[in-house]
Amino acid sequence: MTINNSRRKFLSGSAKASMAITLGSLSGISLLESCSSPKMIANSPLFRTSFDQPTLPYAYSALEPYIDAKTMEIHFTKHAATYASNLKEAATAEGVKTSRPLEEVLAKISKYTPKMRNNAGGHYNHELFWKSMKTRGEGKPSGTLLADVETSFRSFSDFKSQFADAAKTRFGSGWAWLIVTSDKKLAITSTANQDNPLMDIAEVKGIPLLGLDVWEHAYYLKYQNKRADYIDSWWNVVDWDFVQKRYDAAKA
Ligand code: MN3
Repeated sequence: MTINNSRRKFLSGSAKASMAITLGSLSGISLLESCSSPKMIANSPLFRTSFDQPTLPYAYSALEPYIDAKTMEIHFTKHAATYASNLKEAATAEGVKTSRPLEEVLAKISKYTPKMRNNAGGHYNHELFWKSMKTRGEGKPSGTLLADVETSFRSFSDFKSQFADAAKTRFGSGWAWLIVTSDKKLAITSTANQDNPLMDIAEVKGIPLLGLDVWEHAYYLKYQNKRADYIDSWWNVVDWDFVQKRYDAAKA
């Protein structure tokens, strides 16, 4: 009896597992694969990150008073610039073509060295971070993104508190993310160090729509140890138009 029950449970479990694999190959995995495929990347500049560090799209003071100019300057010219330059060194050493989108490297980051992982992630994460902020954020999304955030997280306010929890509880250094998962659902996740959800080694994979840097270098000058206050302020500078564009492209 016990054996039969165990066997039944096992069979039922494996049936579910094979169904999950089937669904994954039909919907989820194909989305991620298409995102990191050259065709999809070529079709959307939103998923085509260069190995270079372009000029910051606004002044260091543009996000005041929420993010101070000194923090922005050091963050961009020291921290982020170092990731970009170390990434180029790693690319040369490991034979990666820097004319290709960085997303292609992230999708198979397990094949490269820790130097590549840290700096490819570091460069990508900061490029997304700069682009996802602006002087006067809308405060909240609108349109389909707002509707789907409300469906997925009950309300925009619940979404904000769940995202903030992910950011606050990330021990040490890392990032909090809003992503589109393989089954095209919105989800909140966080990663350690400079990892991100595009990496094949990520616990929760997906296409990042929005990422928040919770390394101390991102907030310590103004907020010291008060990470929660930094997170609260940051919502004021989120560029929800940009996030909506990424969402549309990720769901397409
Ligand atoms: Mn940073």
